Amino acid sequence: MSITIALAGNPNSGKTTMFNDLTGSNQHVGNWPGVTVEKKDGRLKANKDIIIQDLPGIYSLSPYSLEEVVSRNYLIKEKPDAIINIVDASNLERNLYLTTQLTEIGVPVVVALNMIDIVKKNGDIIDIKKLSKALGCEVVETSAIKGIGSKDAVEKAVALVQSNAKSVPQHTFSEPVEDALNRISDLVKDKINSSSIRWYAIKLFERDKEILKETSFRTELQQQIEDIIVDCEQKFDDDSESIITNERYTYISSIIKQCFKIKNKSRLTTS
Ligand code: GDP
Ligand code: K
Ligand code: MG
Repeated sequence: MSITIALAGNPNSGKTTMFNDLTGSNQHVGNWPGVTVEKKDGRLKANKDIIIQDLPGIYSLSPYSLEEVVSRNYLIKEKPDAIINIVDASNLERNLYLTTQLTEIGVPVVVALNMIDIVKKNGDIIDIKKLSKALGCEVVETSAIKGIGSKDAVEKAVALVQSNAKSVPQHTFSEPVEDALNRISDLVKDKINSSSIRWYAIKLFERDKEILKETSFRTELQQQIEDIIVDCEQKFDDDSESIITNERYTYISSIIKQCFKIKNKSRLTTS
């Protein structure tokens, strides 16, 4: 039986480099249906039963750019068996914005801390164990350009699939937001696959148009959800999408504080 592993990450994080390292010449290149965004998949050099899917580079799972729509539809609707989230470890904070969303969709995630060669050269230190715990998923160091760690990332992803493991996001939003998300989850739990319930609750809270269209709940239920959202927005005096975004940035910076030690602090201010 074949296993499909998707490579997801920010633009220029090293997805294509890792894809080439893993698949060699066993590649198929085309377009995603209906759009001129390149689609590349291939089979693992070492095991042809493992399919690697390269995805367009994205900064978030909000459906604003064509790349985000393509990547998100693939991850949510076609659902790979696992995701390797390629992270540019030399830009950790910015890259984790996507990571925290990927762990919410109910597919096992392995974070590949790519460009670890640059981090080490700078003398910075990332505490892998703490990061793994804070994110609720496996974390491996990789240097795709040097062919280091990529296979390890795949092995970890395959092990997660075979043990039927799920990534369980460890971050929580503030209490009023969690309360709203729990109430939304309760309202829709009979209608949505339990492994994706958190993703749907957050997206419904954000009034994500695609998700509203896809779920197309009856008017009464939509109104109940809307009441929960408005109640929370009044507490924050902000719109629901901004509330989620701001809280994501807050807990990402707390993760960075726990897990990342920069060697030369002056580099942050001079560059
Ligand atoms: P993509 O946009 O995510 O597909 O990223 P690419 O695979 O095109 O890589 C972006 C750039 O980063 C290229 O110049 C790569 O050679 C370089 N790169 C990829 N992986 C590494 C790595 O592990 N270390 C270093 N130093 N450079 C890398
Ligand atoms: K690129
Ligand atoms: Mg690429």
